[in-house]
Amino acid sequence: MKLYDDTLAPNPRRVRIFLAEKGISVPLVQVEIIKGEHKTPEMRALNPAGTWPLLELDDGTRLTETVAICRYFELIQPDPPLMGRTPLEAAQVEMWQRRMEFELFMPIALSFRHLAPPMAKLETQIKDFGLVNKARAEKRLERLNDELAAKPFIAGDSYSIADITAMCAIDFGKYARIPVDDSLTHVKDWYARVSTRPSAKA
Ligand SMILES: N[C@@H](CCC(=O)N[C@@H](CS)C(=O)NCC(=O)O)C(=O)O
Repeated sequence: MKLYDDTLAPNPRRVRIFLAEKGISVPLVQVEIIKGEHKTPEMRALNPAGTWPLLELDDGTRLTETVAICRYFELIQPDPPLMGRTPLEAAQVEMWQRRMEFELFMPIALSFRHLAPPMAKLETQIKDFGLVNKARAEKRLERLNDELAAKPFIAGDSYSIADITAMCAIDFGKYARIPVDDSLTHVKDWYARVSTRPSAKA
């Protein structure tokens, strides 16, 4: 088994953190997206979409999509649970994971892609679209602050994949110039809790 990875990219990082929480070690193959290494014919043959992470199993089966890869590991090694244990917990984690992915991670990623000069080689940049997404991410962080007032983790009482997605989004926000404002104290407290877990270094 091997995981095609890029240490600078936030989606592969989500998988690395998930694996670290589970205590699973998978050999990594580094592909530098910023250098265009993911678009070579050899890499396109592995993943025509040209996006990472990609997990290749020993029988040659390939999985892309961060959450699909995480789900695979959750099912083969349920402990510690990161996607909910009961049907209700699983639905709640999924709900929050999707919210964090679509409402926070994506706007931050789109803002970076459309505003950061080095990304011009990967994206037809539209500045206004970048700015709209920046504003969307900033608003969502404000709402997240209210949501975190009454619970320790994004999906409730337990750390989950929703926290991994949100933390990777916020860390990527540093490159996208979308910092967490000091007034968002609940987000700051939560961030201190999740970012000091050993897995955050993965
Ligand atoms: N929906 C995919 C998105 C993967 C993705 O966009 N990965 C980025 C790195 S964080 C990538 O490979 N970008 C390369 C490109 O867009 O050319 C997932 O969740 O895995």
